[in-house]
Amino acid sequence: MFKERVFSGVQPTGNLHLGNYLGAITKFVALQERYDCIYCVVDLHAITVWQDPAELPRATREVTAAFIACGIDPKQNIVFNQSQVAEHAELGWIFNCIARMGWLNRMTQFKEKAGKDRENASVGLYSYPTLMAADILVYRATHVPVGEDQKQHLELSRDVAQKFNNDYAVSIHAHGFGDAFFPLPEPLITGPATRVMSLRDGTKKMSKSDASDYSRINLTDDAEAIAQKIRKAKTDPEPLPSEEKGLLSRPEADNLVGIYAALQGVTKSDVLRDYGGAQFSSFKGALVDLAVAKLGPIGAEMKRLVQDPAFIDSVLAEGAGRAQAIAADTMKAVKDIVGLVRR
Ligand code: AQP
Repeated sequence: MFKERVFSGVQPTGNLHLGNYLGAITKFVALQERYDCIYCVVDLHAITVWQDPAELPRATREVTAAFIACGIDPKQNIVFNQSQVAEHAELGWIFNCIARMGWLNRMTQFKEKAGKDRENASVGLYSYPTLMAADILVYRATHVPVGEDQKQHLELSRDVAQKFNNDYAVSIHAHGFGDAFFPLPEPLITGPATRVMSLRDGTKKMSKSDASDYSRINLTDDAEAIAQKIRKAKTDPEPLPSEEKGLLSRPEADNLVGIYAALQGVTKSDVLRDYGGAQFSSFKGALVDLAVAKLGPIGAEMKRLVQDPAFIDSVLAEGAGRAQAIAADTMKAVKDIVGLVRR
């Protein structure tokens, strides 16, 4: 009933890392063959925590460069930054009126990011998931590739879509949209690296905001930095197991095997078939070679692309124009359904 469409976003908050790459961006690239895809640099999400205005445009262009360097074709897909399409914020407000306080109170990412000083967190950080719902649903997207950490937000997007469809069922029908105006977007969380962990602590997510640069591999790291970080990555003293169940309660081993598998495009079992019984010293050597071979050209291409901000800005402007054409149609319909008088 709904046209199949993919939407996803990445925040321009600095230090794009291997987790963003394996958990999200590689999936974006693969999906462009099958779907109509919209990929967004979500700068309005970024400012839910303080961003230096002198730095934010550079970070926005760097994420765009990463998309292109990883293989996303901005002609075949729509690539743009969120703040250029005002309909995201407009629909976000309407969704603030649909979502319930109780739903948002359960969001673990807000609790983690706000920390102990919740009173001092921005209202934007609290309502982040309703804006995310708007990002997806303003395009009536049906599929959303994300890392495991975004699963709860995706479920909230589905709840928002469902409640909108229920609350306005009569009006949706009266305006000729049938039984449901919004699709219930499906998360696409697949493969061996849906949650890449810190290289310093296998129980913590690899993250842009981790104080230790040794916790993550940045997409712009050179071969030497990648090698150093992998060699210093925390491990345990045992050799690698031969079967996947041997990775249980060995978070660091599990993480490195998962990274290898995802970079190579195979399963963890495949990796253990080749490296079961190996010491970490030799496995890490193979992982360094693989990571440098895969990430080196991406980092180099990103660095080349960011030298040309005018080109990046033209990609974003062109993408924003195409995105807005879709978003504006949705907003017209939403206003009619909700009963807001429009021009
Ligand atoms: N460690 C990860 N493993 C797998 N996927 C990950 N993603 C993020 N970290 C991992 C996925 O990358 C996409 C873009 O993420 P984001 O930019 O929206 O921000 P985030 O999830 O908040 O990422 P960070 O690195 O943890 O940023 P900070 O430190 O600023 O909070 C999403 O699909 C996400 O799932």
